[in-house]
Amino acid sequence: MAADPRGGAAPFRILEPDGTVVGDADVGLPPERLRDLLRWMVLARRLDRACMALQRQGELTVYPPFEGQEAAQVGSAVALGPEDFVFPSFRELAVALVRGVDAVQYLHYHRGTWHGGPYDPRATRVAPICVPTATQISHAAGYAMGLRKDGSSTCAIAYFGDGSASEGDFHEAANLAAVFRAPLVLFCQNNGFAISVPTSAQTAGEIWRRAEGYGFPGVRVDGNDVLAVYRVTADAVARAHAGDGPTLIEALTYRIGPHTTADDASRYRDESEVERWRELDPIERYRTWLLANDHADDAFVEACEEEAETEVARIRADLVASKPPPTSWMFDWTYADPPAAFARERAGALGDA
Ligand SMILES: Cc1ncc(C[n+]2csc(CCOP(=O)(O)OP(=O)(O)O)c2C)c(N)n1
Ligand SMILES: [Mg+2]
Repeated sequence: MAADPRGGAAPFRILEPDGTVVGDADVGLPPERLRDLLRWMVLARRLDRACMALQRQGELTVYPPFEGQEAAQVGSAVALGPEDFVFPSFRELAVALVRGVDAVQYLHYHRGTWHGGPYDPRATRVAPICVPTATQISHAAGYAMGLRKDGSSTCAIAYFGDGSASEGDFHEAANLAAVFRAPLVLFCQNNGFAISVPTSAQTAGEIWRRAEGYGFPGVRVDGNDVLAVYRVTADAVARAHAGDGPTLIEALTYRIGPHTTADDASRYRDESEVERWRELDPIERYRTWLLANDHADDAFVEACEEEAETEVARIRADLVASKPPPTSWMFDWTYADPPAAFARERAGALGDA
């Protein structure tokens, strides 16, 4: 098995980049759910590219693309139970889609028309988008500790990046969750960069190995292998549901695009590196395997693309036509008894001062 192109331990892998099988490809999913993995990844990529274009057209203010990370996001999200709670960072649109979050509502955040996207976190089991790096890991640990106290058999999953794994919040959350045996999955998408800082410049060790020091299992997985990601996340979720505590997953992947639409990645990395990772494309790898093993045929692949195109066109049209939520909401949901200064501010903002 090939080592991580960035060095270190070889990740757990089921499919090689060319789609050949090197692990047990029976991950326990029936054929229609295997096909769903491709359907989600194709939709996610189309939507991600459309969002980049929407930002360039002035319809979104800023957008953090996730191209290249579709398998890490879809494979892990599909492994969750319906009641499990997701604590995302700001790059998990594909996870949100799989969880049934309305994309137009989600994108209100990037449109600058609302704080966290006005989707309902309780109904969707997806917490609001979280920009302060790694704070969502603490939220997830606290929530998971609460689940344990409630005797719940569900779990929480925190999504974060390689850079966020260097924040104190990661370490505090990992330690607390371990001591309290909280049902938590720590899902690190190591996409090679924290903005312009390569992983090698912000951590001297391997992220997955840190779990041992906290007293729970850590696993490194090929984040561009959707079957492998599904397998390790399903195992981690099963451990959490069974009361066996946290698991740390480091999914090795790569951010093909810029950090956000406000970033020029050519200033800190070579196009040849990006090209090398394009060769490891998660969607192509999985499609090749699905077709070669008769889990899908060309007609299905074509239908996937057509469905995605239609759905993305709908999302784009609905987003562009959508109105921002009323400004009064910002004030209406802040205080039960608004102080006088706040009431003045409200009146000023609403133009009836
Ligand atoms: C507390 C805090 N410090 C700094 C930033 C600025 N910032 C935004 S994203 C980012 C890097 C995050 O890198 P990583 O965790 O690897 O996630 P990725 O962006 O690669 O998905 C930084 C430093 C921030 N949002 N919050
Ligand atoms: Mg990163």
